[in-house]
Amino acid sequence: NKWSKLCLPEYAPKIVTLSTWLKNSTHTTVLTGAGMSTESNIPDFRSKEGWWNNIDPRTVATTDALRNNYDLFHEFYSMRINGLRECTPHKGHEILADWEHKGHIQAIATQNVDGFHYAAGNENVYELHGSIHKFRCENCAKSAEEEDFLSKSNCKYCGGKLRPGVVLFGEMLPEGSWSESLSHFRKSDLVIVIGTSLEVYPASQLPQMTNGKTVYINVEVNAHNHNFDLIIEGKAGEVMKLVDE
Ligand code: BV8
Repeated sequence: NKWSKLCLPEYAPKIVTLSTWLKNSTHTTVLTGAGMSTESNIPDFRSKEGWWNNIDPRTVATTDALRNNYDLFHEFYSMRINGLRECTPHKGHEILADWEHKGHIQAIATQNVDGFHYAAGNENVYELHGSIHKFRCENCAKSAEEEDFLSKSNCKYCGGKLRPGVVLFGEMLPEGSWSESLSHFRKSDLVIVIGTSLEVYPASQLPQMTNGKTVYINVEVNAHNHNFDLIIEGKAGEVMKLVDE
């Protein structure tokens, strides 16, 4: 409504603090989770409307599911891939890209597989849980096309099953993304954590790997988060728009 601009959110004073820290920092690293993309209409995992509220992750997002329950595995990831077609990065993603270009932030470590940080124009992105836009054979590891996966074809080299390039539960994170992220966190004087429940190891450990200031932006705050220097309880995109003003 026409008055909404006049109503500043409760966290408004904290925006000033974050803006000041951002301006004065020399190395800022951002960690994002699924909450970064819900304003693009992509469901997260552990909220009320999240994937894991309706589906047990062990039945779809594990190597066991890939090997022993391929039909369900395939159905789940096809649904995710098709759903993504309708979605695009939002203003918050664009602001992060702008901040990288202006030198305000140095890197983004993301648990998201949607590729939206790249799509918005960030370059220094570490995809800790891989990408849902890349495909390979689970047997011979040769790469494949999205259409091959969606049509449930087998690998054209060895006949193996195809899979998206995401990190399933029980799998190691991509070595390079992990070690580079770690080194960014270690040298940061500011870390901004956006839209993640911090329930998934080892990404959950990254915010503790810095001696710098730490900020947590999330619509809900729980026991995992009390160690942060600044906690802003709000929507990622809305908070970032205010910081950017
Ligand atoms: C590993 C990718 C070594 C695919 C995902 C017991 C048995 C087996 C394993 C384990 C175990 N205990 C611990 C483990 C290790 C396990 C783990 O941590 N499990 C937890 C859950 C207990 N981790 C692993 O297996 C990792 N690998 O450890 O390797 C190893 C090797 C062999 C054996 C053992 C260990 C690999 C983890 C990768 C898992 N892959 N997905 C896919 O996308 O399908 S996990 C899944 O969670 C998501 O993909 C996502 O990437 C990840 C993190 O979730 P979040 O991003 O934080 O999302 P979530 O919904 O939780 O939170 C969103 C938040 O945002 C909420 O708080 C919400 O309120 C908020 N929000 C919403 N909207 C907004 C918002 N905030 C702000 N603004 C908004 N608009």
